[in-house]
Amino acid sequence: FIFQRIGLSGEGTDAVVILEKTPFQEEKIPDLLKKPMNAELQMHNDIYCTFYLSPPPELSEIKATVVYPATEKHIQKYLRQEVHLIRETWEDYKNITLPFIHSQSFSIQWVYNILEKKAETDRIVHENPDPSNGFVLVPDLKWNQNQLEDLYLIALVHRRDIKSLRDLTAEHLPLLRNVLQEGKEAIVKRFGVPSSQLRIYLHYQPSYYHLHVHFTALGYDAPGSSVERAHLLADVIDNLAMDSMYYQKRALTFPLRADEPLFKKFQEAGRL
Ligand code: G7M
Repeated sequence: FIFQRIGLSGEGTDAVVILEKTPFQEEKIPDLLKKPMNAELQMHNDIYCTFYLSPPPELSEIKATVVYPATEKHIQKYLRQEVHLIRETWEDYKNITLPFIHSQSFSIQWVYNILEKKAETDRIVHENPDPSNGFVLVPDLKWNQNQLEDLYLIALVHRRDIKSLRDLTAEHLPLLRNVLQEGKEAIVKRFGVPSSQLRIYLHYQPSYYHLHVHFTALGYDAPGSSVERAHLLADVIDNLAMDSMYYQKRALTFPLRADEPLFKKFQEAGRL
């Protein structure tokens, strides 16, 4: 993807614009090869050739995501930076991470807008309205819904008192089981993708401290689906069923970029 820091309307206000080439849609491939277009031969060696094609505009879509006005935190999030792994004990969480989360004012208004039906209402794929064990399932911002290869949905829980994986105990098992079971059922019903081809997981650390669960196509290497950030929901459920305090006991590993304020807090505490 491409990130560009730009000022709109000369007011010195920053916007984040993310440009992404969308995945190919299989049924459009014949068109892509049939329609007249420039094909520039770059290399030819024996049976191997590489070309650069310039397809017509309707076959060369680019998805643009805009955050405007963008806060400094949004901008930092997308700038490329050195990344380090942190191993956070429960003590570290209480002494470093939790005070940091409380000191932050990163808005989760977009989550409340979805839960209160003020935004994305027509995009809701499934809802369980129960205030303590219910959730809303919507397509993630990153998915344009044109193809199933990069299927990406997100389940936002109705409860507002669970910040992340660290807060989960056995008390939350009914909620988590609902998300897992009903999420799978809703996705097979609406999109025809069976649960055996879904990766269902939580991020630690998340970007937004309101509990949510990611549903992505198994064949898609979604950003943040790697071992240092993703925790499979089925495993989380098993861990909590074995030990209610599992996530208040164990150390958790996660990546942080060198420019992130939380990284600096770990550095100051001599934990790196
Ligand atoms: O676990 P983490 O906090 O990193 O993930 C948050 C997820 O929420 C990401 O996958 C984002 O793409 C997604 N997301 C962020 N925003 C601001 C929105 C939004 O406004 N609508 C939807 N549907 N998803 C969002």
